[in-house]
Parts: sequence; C-alpha cells; structure tokens
Amino acid sequence: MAKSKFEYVRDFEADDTCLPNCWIVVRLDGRNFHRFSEQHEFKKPNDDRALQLMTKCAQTVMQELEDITIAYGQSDEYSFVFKKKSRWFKRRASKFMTHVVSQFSSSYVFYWKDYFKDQQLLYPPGFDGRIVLYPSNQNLKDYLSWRQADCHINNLYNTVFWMLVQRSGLTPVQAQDRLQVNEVTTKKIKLPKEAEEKEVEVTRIRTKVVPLHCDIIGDQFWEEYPEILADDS
Ligand code: DGT
Ligand code: MG
Ligand code: MG
Repeated sequence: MAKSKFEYVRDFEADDTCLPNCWIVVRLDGRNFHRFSEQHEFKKPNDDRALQLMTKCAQTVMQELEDITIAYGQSDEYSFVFKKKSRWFKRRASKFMTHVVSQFSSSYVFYWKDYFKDQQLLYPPGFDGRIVLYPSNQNLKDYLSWRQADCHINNLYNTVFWMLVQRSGLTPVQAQDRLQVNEVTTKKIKLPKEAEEKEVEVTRIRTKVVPLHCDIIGDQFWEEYPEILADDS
C-alpha cells in the first residue's frame, strides 16, 4: 500500500534501544508518597499493608511481563532487573519502563482493598519510572546493594525517630534534634530483629515468583541463587 504523505513524522521518533548485553533496570517510585502515606494513615515507621501491597504488585509485574530475573523493593519504590539477553520489544527503553510502571500502578489500585480492607483509596496514586543499564554483574550487585543500604539507613533513622516520639514522648522536632546530635551513635544502634526483617523485600524467579525478605549485599544470597545472574538467565 502506498505510504501517505504524513509517514515522514515517524522519523521524529527517537531510537531508544538499550545497549546489548547489559542488565536493564527499571526503578519506579511513588509520587508524593509522603502525602499519600499520611492521607491513608500508613503506620509509622513501616506499614505492613503498604509493603505487602507493593510486593504483590511486583509479583504481578514479574508474572505478566517477560524476562525479569529479580526485583527488589523498599518503601514506595521497586527495582526490576531484566535479563542481559532479553529481546523483549527489541529492547526499547520506553516499552520496558511504561509497561512496568503501568502494570504496577493498575495492580496497586486493583489489589488495594485486599490489603487495606476498610481504608478507602482516596485518590489515584501515581509512580514515576527510570531506566538504568549495568554492563557487569558486579555493577548490578552494587546497584542492588546501594538500594538495600539506602533502605537500611532510612529504616534505622525512621525506627529510632518514631520510637523517640511514640515511646519516649518527644515531639517530632525534639526527636529530629536528638538524632542530629547523635547521628554517629544512632548509626550504631542495634535494631530489634523485627525492624531489621521488615526493611528488605526481595522477589526472584525460578519457576515461579517468590517473595523473600533477606540480605542481598553479602555473598550468601547470590551463592544460593546463582541462576539469577546466570548468563543465559
Ligand atoms: P517523590 O518520590 O519525590 O514524588 O516524593 P515522596 O514523598 O514519595 O518521597 P520519597 O519517595 O523519597 O519517600 C517515600 C515516602 O513514603 C516517605 O515520606 C515515607 C512514605 N512511606 C513509604 N513507606 C511507608 C510506610 O510503610 N509507612 C509510612 N508511614 N510512610 C511510608
Ligand atoms: Mg516517592
Ligand atoms: Mg521513594
């Protein structure tokens, strides 16, 4: 069929093919969840309903989309790692990012009531997305370690902050001042086991998608699940 005279507009579409042989990471993050968590009365510092809903959405993304080998989440964010050799949508970055973010967002609304029961969803939440490529396994492990370390630092601060407010009766401003003065000391505070376990959410795929709550900075996890980084994974 003859092309219309308008066809030339396709040339304006930018090429966004991801570099071959690199891990493709899509990270999404809740938009203004500071407000969203307050309006929906999330428990402080960690709301199990919110974290479990995030993980349910990540599982759905991994089941619905192709070639995701591992996902890691904390707070209002989740990172999805696509296999190095993925040919999904000819490795077009915009396809990866938009499919992940839209599937996750619709799942968040769809499954909301299963986790929040009587707490009504007051307005539609949104998520932003970004894409980063990592050429080596070490780069990828360091990326995931960076997110876990970020989670640990924030969780440590938030747990101590809310203990000072809720248990010691300090005002939020007083608690903030106390933590600033004692920043070095607080970093050394040993968290209750319960708080540590809550900080990490990992999902991986073998034959099915399994949520795990474990450390991924050390070697043990990667030795236990070598298939995640396997070249032909
Ligand atoms: P953004 O991402 O720039 O649009 O802005 P925010 O407000 O989403 O900022 P972000 O992503 O740095 O921080 C996440 C917010 O979500 C933070 O204010 C705490 C809140 N949040 C996440 N998970 C929980 C939770 O389990 N409990 C409570 N109370 N808040 C949470
Ligand atoms: Mg956010
Ligand atoms: Mg965030």
